[in-house]
Amino acid sequence: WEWQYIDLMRRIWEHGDERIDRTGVGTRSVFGAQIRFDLSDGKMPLLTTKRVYWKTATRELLWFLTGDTNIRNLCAQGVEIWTDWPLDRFRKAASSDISRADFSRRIVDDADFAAEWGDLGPVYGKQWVDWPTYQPNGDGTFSPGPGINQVAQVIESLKANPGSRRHIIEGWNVAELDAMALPPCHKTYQFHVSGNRLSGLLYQRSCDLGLGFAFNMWSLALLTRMLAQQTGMEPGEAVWMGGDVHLYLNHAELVEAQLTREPAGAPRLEIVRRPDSIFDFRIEDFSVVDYSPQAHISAPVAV
Ligand code: THF
Repeated sequence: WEWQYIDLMRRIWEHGDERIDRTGVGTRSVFGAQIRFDLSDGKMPLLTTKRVYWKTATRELLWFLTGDTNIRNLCAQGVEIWTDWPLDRFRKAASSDISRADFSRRIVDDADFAAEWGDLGPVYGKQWVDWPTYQPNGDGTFSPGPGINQVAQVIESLKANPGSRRHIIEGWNVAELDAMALPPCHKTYQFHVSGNRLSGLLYQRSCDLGLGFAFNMWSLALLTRMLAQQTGMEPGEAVWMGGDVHLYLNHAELVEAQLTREPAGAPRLEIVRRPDSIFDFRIEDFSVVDYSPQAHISAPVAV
């Protein structure tokens, strides 16, 4: 499967449309791409042409499932993949040149500071498990209603009506986009049952192929595995679909190194415990075997 990734990377690097993007860094991009992966026998779409920190990606997914949108719990676990956005906001507001490490430490040590500066707004976690609703008061005004837990609802619909074409988790809450630090990139997940096999599909409107993709593909597969376990099904396929799929121009070193490498091996994921609910997984429940990737390649994230 990984050749699909390498080929897409090569195609974008050689023939992508070059433009200045929102971040000002510049990208080469194509519009519309698909990558498929067979999840049978525990196999997982973990890149082998560079080391991917799958535990970091797993901690992020578990954080989404708690409904949390503040980076504090990530920082406390040493996960800094969301720190740059609050950091950027704080630096501008306070005309500060605080380092990322100092900012992250303060977020962890100071709850009030975290409440003020660590929140990303109503991003993935909020929309996934607590999508806001509104109830009419009868006088033309509205009050907040109970939030909708889309993940719990998908589990119920997978059990009650597996053949449904509506097993969807949606992040794109149009009314709340302005309040988010970043509108969702991996915005729509759909699940599908065929026989006893559960497949997951992700539609991602915008994909940083050099950095984010490895995380996004892993999380799609992991979420599908967790749902399959919780509903007593076997994992089917993970299907990834990208809208604007791009390579940042400052990822040249990563791209050129990775394009010379060849995929090798078939890493697998063992889920060692079956918690009572999908919301009760812990990082210790996951173990990756047969993973011997080539060296990690670091690259800057565009904010
Ligand atoms: N913005 C951009 N420009 N790229 C993205 O991939 C991205 N995301 C999320 C939101 N906005 C984005 C943030 N997710 C890394 C990984 C995922 C991220 C952001 C950054 C990253 O730096 N990964 C490093 C390792 C970092 C570490 O483990 O500490 C890597 O080499 O993989 C995509 O959802």
